[in-house]
Amino acid sequence: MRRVRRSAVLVATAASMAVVLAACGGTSTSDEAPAEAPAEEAPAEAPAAGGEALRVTYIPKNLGNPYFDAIVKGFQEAAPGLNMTVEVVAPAQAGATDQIPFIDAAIQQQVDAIAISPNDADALCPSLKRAADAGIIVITVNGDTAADCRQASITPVDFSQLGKYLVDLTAQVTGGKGEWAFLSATSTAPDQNSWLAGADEYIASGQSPAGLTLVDTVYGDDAPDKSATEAQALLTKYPNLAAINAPTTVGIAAAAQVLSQSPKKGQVQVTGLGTPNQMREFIKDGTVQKFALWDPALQGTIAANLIAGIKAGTIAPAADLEFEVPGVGQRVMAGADRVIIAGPPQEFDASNIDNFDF
Ligand code: RAM
Repeated sequence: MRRVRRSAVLVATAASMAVVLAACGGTSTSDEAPAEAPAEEAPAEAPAAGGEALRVTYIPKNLGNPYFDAIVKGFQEAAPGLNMTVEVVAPAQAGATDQIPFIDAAIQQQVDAIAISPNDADALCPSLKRAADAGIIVITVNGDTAADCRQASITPVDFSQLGKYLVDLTAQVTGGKGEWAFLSATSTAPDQNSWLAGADEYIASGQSPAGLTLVDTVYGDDAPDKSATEAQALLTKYPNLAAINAPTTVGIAAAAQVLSQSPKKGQVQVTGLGTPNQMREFIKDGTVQKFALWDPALQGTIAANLIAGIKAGTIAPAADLEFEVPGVGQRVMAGADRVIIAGPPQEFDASNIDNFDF
């Protein structure tokens, strides 16, 4: 294993956008096959497999969101080569404490590892610490808890830059002028909340586009119906609204659906983070100009390899540890908080939407 200095972070700007092609779908997996042992001088690698399969429980924020199916797909693809089974369980809704029974059940089952996309940064910590005390590897995926509640965290992009990026994206689709609002997920979502905080900081710094005014932040709870209701309410409440920015794949699809049926289509812009498959029709019918995301599957692939490496002792989570993910490349557990950026970010518009399938 080697340590490296904190690497350059991925910044979600158009300049850094690279083409990501991904397929997705699926729910859970269970397979076995061998993988190779780590090399002495090379960065840490996934472990040799063999013997009893590693049992991993992955807990997405909630059921019924294709975004998390894509993360599961990444787990599924990696699991056979790591002698790993992955069970996927999640609550129906993304409430702050709704994942606790699933963590407790995984502790009861004495699984080898829990990977979780948390619905709250703190509420899950007592349960996750109980899991760690029971010898279970705990990692967060696509959103984080306090750093002492897990061994490492996998994040799609540099969260400290994403809030600023979302404001700039709003400026791009509005010409930098007008009132706009965030339509977020749940009010406790660690991922969305870190982006909203970043946006607030950017606006407060006076560096953000001067013609834009953030007038509201509402929460659709990553539920399609509530998200649609909130989007409609924004259109009614703010007659001069120029844009809704939904940094959630559920929220942006719901807002686009509402706008596509509204007389305000063309006057109001919808942007944010969405999956190409859910947003294609709204790009094609002109409701949406541009939105962004990343390949969610990559986080599942990295998570599976990280868990296998930790279990085998070839990866010992530590600040700035560099490790190899077979088929993906090197990643760094950046800083004392041990956050691994999966990357890369990607923007979608009419010119490239048909190149993507997830
Ligand atoms: C939704 C979820 C997820 C978030 C994406 C962008 O699917 O809220 O946590 O990362 O949107």
